[in-house]
Amino acid sequence: MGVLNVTPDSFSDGGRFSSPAAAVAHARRLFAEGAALVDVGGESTRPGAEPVAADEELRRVLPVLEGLQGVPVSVDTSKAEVAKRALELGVEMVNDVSALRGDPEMGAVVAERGAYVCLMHMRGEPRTMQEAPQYDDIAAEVFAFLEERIAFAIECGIDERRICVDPGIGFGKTSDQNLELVRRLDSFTALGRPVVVGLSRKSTLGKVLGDSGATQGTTSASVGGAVAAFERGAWMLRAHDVRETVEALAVAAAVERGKVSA
Ligand code: HH2
Repeated sequence: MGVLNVTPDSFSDGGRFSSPAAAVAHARRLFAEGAALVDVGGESTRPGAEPVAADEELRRVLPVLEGLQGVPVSVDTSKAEVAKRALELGVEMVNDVSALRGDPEMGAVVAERGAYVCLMHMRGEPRTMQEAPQYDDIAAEVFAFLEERIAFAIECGIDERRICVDPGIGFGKTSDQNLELVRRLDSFTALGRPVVVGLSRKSTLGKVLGDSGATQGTTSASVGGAVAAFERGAWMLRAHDVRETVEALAVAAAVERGKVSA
């Protein structure tokens, strides 16, 4: 899953695209590099980010989604109105970091359109989520949350086969907690749904490399994280650096098969 943020303030690629055409061109580059899906987001969810109104989020994402009709795209939003307009343009998946808690209409919108949905774990909300998060057993607590959210999504009428889950690396977790989640990622496969992981460029990676004040990680650190997550059962990796991630995962998958080609 290639990342395309059309925001002024995302932590690693905010403000990068000056026009919808530049953003569409970047998405096409991500596909050429091997992305199976491109995730278009118009609201930053980095720690401390302020929420964005629906009309501003629509103004950011709609022209980009219009330019990407006919290719596999997800929309990174927690707002039903944004999801609805995106799905009308052919978007295949709603990537909802609030796991259907942000907007009471979201479940119905996804169910009505028969779309895929990614349900992500987050403690608190982006503005406050890094204020001393505490867990007794993080993997068990995130597992229980996702289990409950899957049941809720099914209650909303969403086909279970269209649900994937994400432990939400960096969303209300310390760096050690993020690493513990990836270490125990294989436990999430018991949810019976594909697991998505987004470690790409996150600050935990920079901290592992010795910068205690890091706000970002490097490309090579992100690739290392993606391979570690893949080896523990991740089904989709959310990545900014698609070519490097795809090449590394191709080798990790080949080693697992013991064969050059599938
Ligand atoms: N991380 C970010 C945003 N959306 N969605 C899923 N499913 N999983 C993630 O880990 C995830 C996500 C944050 O990263 P980014 O989009 O690069 O930054 P920002 O939120 O500042 O736009």
